[in-house]
Amino acid sequence: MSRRSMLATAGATLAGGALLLRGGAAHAQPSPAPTASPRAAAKAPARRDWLAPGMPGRDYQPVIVPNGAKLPWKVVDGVKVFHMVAEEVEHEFAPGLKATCWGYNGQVHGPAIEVVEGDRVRFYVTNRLPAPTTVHWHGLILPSGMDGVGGLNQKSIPPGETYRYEFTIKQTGTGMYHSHHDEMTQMALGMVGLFIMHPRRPVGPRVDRDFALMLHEWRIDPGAKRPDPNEMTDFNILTFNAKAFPGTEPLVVRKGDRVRIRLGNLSAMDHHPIHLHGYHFRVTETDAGRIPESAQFPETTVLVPVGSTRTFEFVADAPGDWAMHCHMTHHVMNQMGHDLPNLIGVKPGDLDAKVRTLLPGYMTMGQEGMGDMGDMGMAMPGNSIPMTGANGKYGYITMGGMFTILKVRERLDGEGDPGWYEAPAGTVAMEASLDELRKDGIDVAAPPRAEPGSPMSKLRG
Ligand SMILES: [Cu+2]
Repeated sequence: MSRRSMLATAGATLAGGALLLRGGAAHAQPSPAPTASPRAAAKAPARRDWLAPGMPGRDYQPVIVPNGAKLPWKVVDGVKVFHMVAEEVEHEFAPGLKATCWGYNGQVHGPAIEVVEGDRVRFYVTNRLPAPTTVHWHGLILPSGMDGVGGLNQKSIPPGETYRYEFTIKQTGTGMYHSHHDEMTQMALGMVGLFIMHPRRPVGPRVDRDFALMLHEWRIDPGAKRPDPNEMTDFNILTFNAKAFPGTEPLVVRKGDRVRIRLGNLSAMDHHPIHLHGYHFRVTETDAGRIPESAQFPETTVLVPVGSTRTFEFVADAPGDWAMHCHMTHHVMNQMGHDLPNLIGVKPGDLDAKVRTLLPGYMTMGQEGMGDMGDMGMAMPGNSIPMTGANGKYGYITMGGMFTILKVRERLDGEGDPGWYEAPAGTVAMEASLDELRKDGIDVAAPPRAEPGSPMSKLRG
């Protein structure tokens, strides 16, 4: 079966302080904000429950959104004002694969929103889609009428109209936003984003690099122009911030930095166990805020369920290039159908020659696995990407999809990609020399050995 026909087969598959501001005037902090204008007073609750706008640098250190964008804002009468435009967006998932998606402000996913506990925020949402939409502020504590479920909390925003949302940020942590009108279609086409809420006063150890990543999954048949929102199980593009490896930007940090990684998951159907190599981290936050230090737990993989966020922190004391990826092995492949025949161990014999009389160029593939699906230089269908990877320092990286690289360096020149890690001599796995084998008494031709694992175990042979 050629890659082309395999893809065709695949294509045919159908199928901490959270309540700080709630305690009343006793908790209110002195605020330098001007008193509300008559206009703001008309819209605001009877008793003002917000603080002066939190400012980047002074009140918080902005997050880094790899491959992503942030939603700009301005202050009007002490309120942070944002403008979101829901619209169609041409998006590149990785070099070679583009699709027409739905997003916000020219971005897929929507730009990350970054605010501070106690901020008053006002969002104007303009709908430039052909269908109605809403914005739901996922995980946020707010008035029922601002929750954004079409028909339940508000009228869905008709095409061409602009609605206003306004509320006070009463919590800290990593929230999200997404369409809540025809969710299946609109979220599958990309209408999701991150909503970062910084504490008004720092909590926990100071963090040097604070990364924010959204996990998502898509069905894009090779050659198709749009993601398929009807897919229920067989997703073939898995992304960090809407990029599949090798489209993902590395996370670059300096040795010794304290690093925070925030993960949100608005995939349609899958929870993602995200695994970081080289470190033990502590899970420090769920969607509902900071975990008390006594309850934070060490981990190497954190499961991020659909509709949740998880945040972890660690000190980057080990220089190197460290993989970070979903540990579901099908989630680190690109555009692979899950109805492929199992060809492991198949010996095609003269089959290829026979089939070539009917199908010129035919080649049986997959007998040794999928590791050769990336770099064999085959003709690809239009608008599609290899199932795996890219060239690394030591050869081909047989990973795709939800895969990125944490690059920890002693020294950084600027903010760009520092390239591949130069490992100190003697610290890279390599072919053993005859000398080494002899010295350690290893006979590669001898029968391999194993010992009983329990008193009752019987070994074969
Ligand atoms: Cu996954």
